[in-house]
Amino acid sequence: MPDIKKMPIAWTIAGSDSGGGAGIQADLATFRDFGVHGCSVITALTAQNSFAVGYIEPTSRKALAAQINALDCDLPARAIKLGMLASASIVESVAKYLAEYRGFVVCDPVLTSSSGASLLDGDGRKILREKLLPRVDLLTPNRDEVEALLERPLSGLGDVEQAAIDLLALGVRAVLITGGHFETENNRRLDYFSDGTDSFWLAGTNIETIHSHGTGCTLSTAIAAGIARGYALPDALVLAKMYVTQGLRNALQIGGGPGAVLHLGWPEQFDDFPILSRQLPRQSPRQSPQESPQEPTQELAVSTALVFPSCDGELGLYPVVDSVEWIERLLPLGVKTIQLRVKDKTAEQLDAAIAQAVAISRQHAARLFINDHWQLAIKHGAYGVHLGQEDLDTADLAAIAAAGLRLGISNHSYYELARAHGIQPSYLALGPIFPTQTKVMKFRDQGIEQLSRWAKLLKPGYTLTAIGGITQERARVVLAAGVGSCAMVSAITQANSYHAVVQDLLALHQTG
Ligand code: 3NM
Repeated sequence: MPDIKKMPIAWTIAGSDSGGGAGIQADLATFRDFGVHGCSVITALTAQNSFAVGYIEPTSRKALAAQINALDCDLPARAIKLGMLASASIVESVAKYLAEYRGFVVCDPVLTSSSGASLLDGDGRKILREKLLPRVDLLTPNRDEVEALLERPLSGLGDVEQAAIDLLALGVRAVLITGGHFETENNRRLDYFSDGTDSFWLAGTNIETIHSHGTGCTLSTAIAAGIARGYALPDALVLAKMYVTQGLRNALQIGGGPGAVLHLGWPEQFDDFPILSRQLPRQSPRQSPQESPQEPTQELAVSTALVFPSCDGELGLYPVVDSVEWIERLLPLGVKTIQLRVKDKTAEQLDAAIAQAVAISRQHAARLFINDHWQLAIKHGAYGVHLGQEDLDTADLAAIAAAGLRLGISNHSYYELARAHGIQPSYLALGPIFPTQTKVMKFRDQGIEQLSRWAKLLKPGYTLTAIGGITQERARVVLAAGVGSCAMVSAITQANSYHAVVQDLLALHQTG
């Protein structure tokens, strides 16, 4: 049972869908799946079923204000999702409330129902643009809504980036243009996010189903839920996309007409995990057949056509060390995976150190990964390269793949994982699991619960290792979370007896 006292609160301000597939009903189911307490401000009663919306009665101004006031003094929201606002007067009242509200606002600009009924009149749309949008942190329009807001048709995905710029000019802080009504690309459904500084595409598996009622409501609410749970916006977007894909993959007919997206708990299916890429995936400059030794092995390789070899099984105990001396000490003890992470050497010293490290690791049939210095790793024939996310923009991934080296990538969030997923490296490092003194981190520690979620999600597709603050004592619980490897620095290099610690950890990895 979740601890109610600690449960984050979010609100939905939207219409009631008597059919239970969209609106308030879908929103509350979504909040619950993310462990968020959902409060509701009902903007309209609708009579609808799986075929059509038959009747709409907007809530009176008084009833709207009463609901907001009741919640505001007792159940303050970390995030508010806005759905159908039904009338000009409601849009005006909500805009007024939000002018003082300090939390995060996600707005799904519901203008027409999926069956074609108009859900906001001309005056309402005008006030929405002029008074409400400037207070919105994230707008999540689909194609029809983008076209209505910008008053021009879009020809397809190629127009989306400019449309996002134009929507930002309306005053919203960020926009996610959802891909449901656009063409697919390599059987991927593409959403586009931009806040004017950071922009990216999220490509998820396209699920062909007519049972998609409530998709827009569910997506925007899942984003609000992620924010209420403390995730950064880009992570909340990845989680929400996974959640909707999961709901569509399992969608069923409910009434006689099209059914609704299902609400199936925290998303943890590998097939639902999207790829994040900065360019529209079909236009990737990295997609160069000459540079890729084989066709991609996994269906999802859309942002690069590179193939990195596998790691030949679990990585096991994975010490990360800063000198050749440590490699000389640890490999004779039976360590089979090791990383050389050297930060402060001259080019000449580095070259010599990496050459020596490669030679020693070969003698011991150990897997040596070189942190950062991918050119020297290629030159000396290391087993693999380990890169941080910031290095992904500059390193020549095609050269690493072409040389047959493995690639490991550091990850600290759903956003980074979705980005790495577009590259399909040989392994993913997940961290920091606990607070660490060894590296200055801009990410909070993930904890075992987050590690378990990631392990469950990613294990079907990737070799995994966990890193950050892992001690001899904590290694057991880390392995039990579902990764096959602990990457460790200080627990080994600052141990009183590194021999004893390493022996113990090697045994633990073998049984774990
Ligand atoms: N990378 P220790 S944490 C090198 O989270 C490194 O990406 C991390 O050192 C990440 O085992 C980390 O001493 C330091 O905590 C790990």
